Amino acid sequence: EVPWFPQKKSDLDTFANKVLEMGEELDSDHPGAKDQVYRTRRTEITRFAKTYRHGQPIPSVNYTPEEIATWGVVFRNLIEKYPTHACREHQHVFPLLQQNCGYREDNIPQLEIVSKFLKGFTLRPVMGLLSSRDFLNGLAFRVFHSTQYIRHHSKPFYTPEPDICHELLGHVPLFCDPDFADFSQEIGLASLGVSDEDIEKLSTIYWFTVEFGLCRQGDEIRAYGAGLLSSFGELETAYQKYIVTEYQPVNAQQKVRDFANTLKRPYSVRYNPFTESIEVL
Ligand code: H2B
Ligand code: FE
Repeated sequence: EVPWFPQKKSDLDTFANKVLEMGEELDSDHPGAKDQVYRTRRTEITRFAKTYRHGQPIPSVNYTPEEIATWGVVFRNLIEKYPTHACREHQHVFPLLQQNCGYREDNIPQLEIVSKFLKGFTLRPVMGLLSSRDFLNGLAFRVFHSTQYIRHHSKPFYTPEPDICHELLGHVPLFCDPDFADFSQEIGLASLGVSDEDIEKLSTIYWFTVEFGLCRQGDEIRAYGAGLLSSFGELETAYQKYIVTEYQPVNAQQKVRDFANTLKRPYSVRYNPFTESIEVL
């Protein structure tokens, strides 16, 4: 028996209330765990995601001066690193995000504006960490689940969970690249209805590419993984810590497709972009 999987984009509405640990109760090692003001604010912001339904515009968050200051510290430090550390796809699109989406040190861009700019991919607000299955399933519809709250101000360079800095600075720029967007969707399509074991394998692929991928461009090793591009410290140490994969989006997409063909599935799936639904063949 095949595990249930979403077949229409609106089916993703069923994920809204299924976030893992840090979704509502912050883990004890979270820098904001004991800060009641932070927790209340986080709940205020995640409420938008909780009630969000497919097709609606993503509500704007009126970020506080303190939140904008945290963003500013992260933004300022990272943009200094991008010219020497980010892959060329990231460098190509970043000025466009600055011109069109309000990427500035003194402004946290709104998800709705960014989502419209992306065109090929849509953002959807989420309360926190989703299960790997739900998260990957979303990618099949070219939907990226994105948090809206920001990390705790006491540790601007550290967050144990995804936050708005990670989504906007790490993930969004690469989703502007058509090959990368297709590659991401390919992982998503491969995840529909497969066993937990295969979800684990796909999560590992996701982890070493979308989150922590490095590539060779000319003579340089550059970052395309969001976990690196959104973390000052990770960008610095990545070169020692991570194995460089010979990543080319198109090749990687073919590899995921080949891998997907080895998954035990008594059917194949195809995304129909006109009806925004999955055709089970
Ligand atoms: N959920 C959310 N909200 N954001 C993520 O970046 C994320 C997730 N990543 N769930 C997933 C898990 C990833 O670590 C893989 C697919 O397991
Ligand atoms: Fe991420």
